[in-house]
Amino acid sequence: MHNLAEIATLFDMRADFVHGHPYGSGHINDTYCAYYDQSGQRIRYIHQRLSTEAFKKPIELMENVGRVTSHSLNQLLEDGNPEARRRTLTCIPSIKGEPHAIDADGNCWRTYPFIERARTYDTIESEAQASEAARAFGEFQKLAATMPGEPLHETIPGFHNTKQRFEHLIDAIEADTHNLAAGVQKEIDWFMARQSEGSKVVDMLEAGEIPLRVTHNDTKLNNVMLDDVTGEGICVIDLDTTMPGSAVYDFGDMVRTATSPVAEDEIDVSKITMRMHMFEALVKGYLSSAGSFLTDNERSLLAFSGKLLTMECGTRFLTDYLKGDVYFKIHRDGHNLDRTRSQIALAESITAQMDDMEALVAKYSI
Ligand code: ADP
Ligand code: GN1
Ligand code: MG
Repeated sequence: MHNLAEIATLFDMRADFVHGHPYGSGHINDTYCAYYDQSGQRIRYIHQRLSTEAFKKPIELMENVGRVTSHSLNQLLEDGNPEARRRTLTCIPSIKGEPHAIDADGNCWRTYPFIERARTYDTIESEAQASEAARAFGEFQKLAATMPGEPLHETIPGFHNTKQRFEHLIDAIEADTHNLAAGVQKEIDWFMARQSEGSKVVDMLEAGEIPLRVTHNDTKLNNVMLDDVTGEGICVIDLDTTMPGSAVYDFGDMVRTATSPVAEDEIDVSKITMRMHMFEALVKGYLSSAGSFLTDNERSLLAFSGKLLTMECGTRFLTDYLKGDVYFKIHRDGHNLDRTRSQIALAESITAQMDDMEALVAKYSI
């Protein structure tokens, strides 16, 4: 727990810090919810310390976030949206007028107004939620496409380079710094048998067969806030990886996180299955916003994207397990291994249903 009262002094809060506590279930940053008193009114803010392990150039990252959030707000205001400030993250400036602040230990912090009357979900509860989440991410891509200026910084180089992700796994197996590889030979064999599939989207991007767009790149279900009353996907959050990417990656991570009935770290893998009705809701929701710009090649990859992103995430969890859990936050021993196994189970369920998934995408693409 960081000293939030001190962090508060780094930002132009215009309110008095009362108290704060750790918040949310993100795997990367340290997120806190903090209560402030503003002329007798209690209001909440999110303070986040950026992960130094994940983000090597936090100031560039915050430049991206500043640009994306300003562009979103301008668009919403231009469209006359009465809830503009609830529908996009906005950065509270530091006392130096920047979107970030550096604390005495050199940590990079940011502050967002708390999006009230909405929440994120780790597991999905209804088709309507799946559809709304997917629609909101599609809207986000549409909005990002109109952002003026230079391309965004690549905040994590090769983030969705699945080919490279497999290579990093092989490096971790060979280094075996924690003598863990022998205990996970079955999982290693599973990934190694599928290495060639990891290149498909990377190769198509390189060949210009699908376009590079501005994408979110971390479209897991708990990175979109759904309105408490209407269920509408109102605000896409966690913009750390918004940068050049493929729409295919964004859709794939929705499939990974929104079609299984259980959480990503479920131990009982018999509960893990790709639910076709949730996939259908994702396809419908996503095409309702992204359908206007997706190319035929991108559409043809939507079903496969779920398998690809699930495998990719699996390689990342296994790599982190082998390296001693340095990247993803863990809450128990073997947590990253549990996550790896759940991704294997989900990828298998997707593979078994691939033909039906392809047919379903084709049905909505006519
Ligand atoms: P991480 O990169 O660690 O996943 P996130 O930015 O996704 O960090 O934040 C973690 C969680 O905190 C989110 O899943 C969400 O529940 C909550 N959260 C983040 N920003 C806000 C906000 N502005 N308003 C309300 N909740 C938020
Ligand atoms: C991380 O930041 P968060 O918790 O929303 C990760 C994603 C993974 C996901 C797996 C920047 O997402 O890429 O898919 O965990 N984000 C980063 O749950 O690495
Ligand atoms: Mg997150």
